[in-house]
Amino acid sequence: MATVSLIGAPTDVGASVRGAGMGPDALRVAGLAAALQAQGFDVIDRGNLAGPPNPWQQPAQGVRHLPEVVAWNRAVFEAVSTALAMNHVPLLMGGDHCLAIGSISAVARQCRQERKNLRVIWLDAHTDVNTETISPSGNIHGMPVACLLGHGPADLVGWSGERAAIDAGSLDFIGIRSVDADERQAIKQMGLQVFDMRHIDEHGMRNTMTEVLQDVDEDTHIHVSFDLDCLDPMEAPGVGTGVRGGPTYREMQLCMEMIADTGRLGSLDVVEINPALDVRNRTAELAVEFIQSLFGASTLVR
Ligand code: 6HN
Ligand code: MN
Ligand code: MN
Ligand code: MN
Repeated sequence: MATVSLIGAPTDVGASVRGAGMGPDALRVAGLAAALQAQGFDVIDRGNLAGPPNPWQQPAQGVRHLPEVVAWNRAVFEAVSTALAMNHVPLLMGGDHCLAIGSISAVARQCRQERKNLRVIWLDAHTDVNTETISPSGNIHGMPVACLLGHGPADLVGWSGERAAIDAGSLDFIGIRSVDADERQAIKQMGLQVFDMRHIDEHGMRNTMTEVLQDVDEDTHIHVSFDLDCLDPMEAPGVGTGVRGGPTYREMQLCMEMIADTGRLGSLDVVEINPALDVRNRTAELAVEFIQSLFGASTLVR
């Protein structure tokens, strides 16, 4: 059985709603380590990374808190690289979604070294493909996909060793229902594959995931970037940028189980849990259930 490295990154520097910095402890309190241990995994909790406090400033040149976002992502990049070098499965406990820049850059670099095909599955209400020139908020948690594709603030681009850590064809979005006007243009220009809620409504989660996973083979490394606002806020109220109309509990379970069935999950981000907005840690507890499914705990009875 694999070893899972839990890496806490307690920060909300990429957001404008405070509170996601408490996410790692919410996941610990919800029993994440014990849940994975019960499934037979070795789990090492690396504790929390250190980084600068949130200076709580207005955006400058289109971005908020750029130096702080760089510092936190540096720490994440190093920690994820270390875990991968030990053949562990890194599980990044965010923190806001800006941290996916460091996490996925580290994964992309490792995959290139090992000649593996990286596939990124982005579970989110948002596409996070804004840049400093088009973002309506300046919040970097709305920009990680752009940075990973080689666009966005120069300080956040190129960390994997290539300008683009991932190419558009190896990235699939699931659950999307909130895209900013200019972001829509960027999605078209970059040729991104978006399985939005309309697609899931019309085709169902099963067909959607069959399509997403069709070209996964034994040389594929799947990275899941799980933003808890992908879920409907009725299920997961503890998020800063919730949008109604997300996948149901069962749809999300099926999504996780179908990814687990491939046996190719190699790394994971769990981000945007905001305990300050949650109800009795429900969102973190829900996250733990979904993580269990992603790691192969099936609810199947047959
Ligand atoms: N997230 N599109 C909005 C923005 O400010 O760029 C929302 C981004 C939310 C980001 O939830 O990870
Ligand atoms: Mn989101
Ligand atoms: Mn695709
Ligand atoms: Mn996101």
